[in-house]
Amino acid sequence: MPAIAAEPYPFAFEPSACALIVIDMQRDFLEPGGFGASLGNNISHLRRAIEPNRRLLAAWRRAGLPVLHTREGHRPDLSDLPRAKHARPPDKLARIGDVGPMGRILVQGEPGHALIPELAALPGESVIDKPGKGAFYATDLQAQLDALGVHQLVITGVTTEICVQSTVREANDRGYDCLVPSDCTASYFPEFHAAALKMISAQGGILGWVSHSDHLISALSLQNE
Ligand code: TIU
Repeated sequence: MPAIAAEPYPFAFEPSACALIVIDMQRDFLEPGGFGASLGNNISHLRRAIEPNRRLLAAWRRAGLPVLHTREGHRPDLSDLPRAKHARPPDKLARIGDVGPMGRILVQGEPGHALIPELAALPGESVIDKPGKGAFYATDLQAQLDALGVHQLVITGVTTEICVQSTVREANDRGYDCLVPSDCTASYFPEFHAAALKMISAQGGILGWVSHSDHLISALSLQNE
């Protein structure tokens, strides 16, 4: 398997030891009337990541490699919603658990909590519900990855500087080599997207590698030949 062109240096891709984790591509973040929009954000910045994720997922599935999806959200009784998370944002803006156009915001089972239809999970793919920003906190993600025997992660989804970067940091501390394809992640703030990607690959890859989905898809198609 050729190394994947990446910053700060090529990534030694081992498909048999690598899982794809798609972070929080939920209606609440990417569609009008969801949590993201209710915070005053422009969702069009996030929607740019849909098509690259769709193409990468298709190539990943064709190669038969493991895919895991995450969803940020809380139990209907909000018992897993920390007081500090519930308290923000203060007044006026909608809060987690409030009723919006897609049901109760970031609550499991509500329409807004679902993955967007373009990137729905296929039967057999893991969907991990997480109450925090990082995907390891209060989930069995580590156990699932252990069972798969992987030590490399390709991490995509939204938003770059919040749930994607939190997950990269958690994974890096747990010993995973993490690669983030820049076109498969997005932020409501383009400047935060750019800065978060730089933070990952700076200092000799202090948190991981940054690449582009085209490089991964080419490597996967070589593998299929
Ligand atoms: N998934 C995720 O990033 N959750 C957030 O709340 N992100 C924001 O940028 N608000």
